[in-house]
Amino acid sequence: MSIKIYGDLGSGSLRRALAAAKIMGIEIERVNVDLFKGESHTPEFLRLNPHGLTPVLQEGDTTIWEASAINIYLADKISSPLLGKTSKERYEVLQWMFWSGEQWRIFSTLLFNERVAGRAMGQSEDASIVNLTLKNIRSAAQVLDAHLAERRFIVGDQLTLADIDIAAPFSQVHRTKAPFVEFPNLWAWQQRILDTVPAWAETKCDLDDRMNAFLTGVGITY
Ligand SMILES: N[C@@H](CCC(=O)N[C@@H](CS)C(=O)NCC(=O)O)C(=O)O
Repeated sequence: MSIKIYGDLGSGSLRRALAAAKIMGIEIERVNVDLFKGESHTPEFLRLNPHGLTPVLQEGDTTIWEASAINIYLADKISSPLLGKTSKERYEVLQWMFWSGEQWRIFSTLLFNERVAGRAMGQSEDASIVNLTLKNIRSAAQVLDAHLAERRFIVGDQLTLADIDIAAPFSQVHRTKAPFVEFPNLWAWQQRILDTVPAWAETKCDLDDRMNAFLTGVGITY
């Protein structure tokens, strides 16, 4: 039975799912949803995810939205070490994934909305939102930086879904200008993943190509 994942290559959330599937060697069929044309809000798509958000996975009568849930579903299928090699690691991976969704990526998403999506729609940045995001990004990044001082990965001694979730905001960093570079261990960790995980590098190229083509089309270059 084929596994479909719906999404737009410009999406950092889709990138998490595509990269994880590639790392695990799980074949998927990507169904394009053009987010720049609002295709995640059609009645047909809203039947898949009433929130109008991508990615969405579909396999038979199973439909899952939220990239982290999709990745756990895929990893469970093949008992992948991406979910940790022991039960203890698995809970640590989940801990960091939940933290990433609630306390980490959210601020980069808001920054993206202000500095990239809003700009593409001709709106100017809201300084109070930008300041709120920068304050929260810096305080979380400081903790990550300390965590990564003597570790190569977020959990254990190899890549897990926690690395993928936490590295996701780096997908748009050249556009959001999130201040990650101020945190040397954090910056070195994401560069190491980019340099050593081909699926992470390939999906970055696809994402940058898609974003740059769209933004150039609306007269924005970075
Ligand atoms: N927490 C969700 C975030 C999903 C999300 O924000 N997706 C964006 C693309 S990165 C989207 O589909 N946006 C469409 C829209 O807002 O219209 C996940 O991790 O999957």
